[in-house]
Amino acid sequence: MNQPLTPDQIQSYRDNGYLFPLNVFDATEMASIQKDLAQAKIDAEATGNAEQYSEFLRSRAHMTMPFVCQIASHPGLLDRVASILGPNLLLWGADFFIKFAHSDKIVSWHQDLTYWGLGETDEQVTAWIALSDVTPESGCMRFVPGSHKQQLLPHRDTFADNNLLSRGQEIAVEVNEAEAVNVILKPGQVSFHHGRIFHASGPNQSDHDRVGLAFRYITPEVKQQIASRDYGMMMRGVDRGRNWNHLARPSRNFDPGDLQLREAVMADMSAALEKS
Ligand SMILES: O=C(O)CCC(=O)C(=O)O
Repeated sequence: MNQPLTPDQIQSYRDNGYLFPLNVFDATEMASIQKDLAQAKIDAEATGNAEQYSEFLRSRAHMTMPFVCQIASHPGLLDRVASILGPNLLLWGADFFIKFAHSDKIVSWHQDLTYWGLGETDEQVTAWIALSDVTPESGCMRFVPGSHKQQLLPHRDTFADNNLLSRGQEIAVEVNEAEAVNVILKPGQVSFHHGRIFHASGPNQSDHDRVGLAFRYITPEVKQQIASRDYGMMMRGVDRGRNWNHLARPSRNFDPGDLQLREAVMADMSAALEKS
């Protein structure tokens, strides 16, 4: 490990349930990511997938676009994730959260692990990569410090049109918003958050798009408890258990075989989502 977190950073993550800002991607790497993202849009159009493109970005993006796996396996990122989860790392999900300039899209207060079927585990970390400036004006995330020490609480579905979450789910208890911290990030910076932290984000009132990419890392010890099977992409180390179907990395954007596999995985996962 060349770029681990310091003991103070690890302690801060454990105490607060989040850690930011982490300087991970430099300007050259960010330029290359922006180029790859623009190319993905061109490829989606060229392969007849223009309509589904935003959905391919929004969930399981690692299954259909090689550049997303490249970002997820950046050594500086994995070193820091490994400081919290240990040497064996699987990528469970990759989700772009895009709020266009002057968009009313929000994310309601929620705990991530509520609908994933992975239980109350501490062995899951989200690394959220800022691909644009992320400020209160552009709709940054907000975290309630220490809220990850609570269990998973009941959530209700709102299915609100302007909510970026699949069911518009929101936590069914009063959240003390005055305690929340703004997760302000510059392009290339990263925040980490725990799967039980209370978090939300507001609309984008700025003149630029707010773009984030959330990677859901787990250890191989995590078990899917609701769906009949689950899938992970090995990022580092080994998986000695038998809990996970291992996904291969895609070799090109929107390969029909990868799109079909993504559909199958999404169907399995919707079982966990519905029964949660
Ligand atoms: O990007 C956002 O505003 C919310 C992201 C989020 O809820 C998450 O990554 O868990």
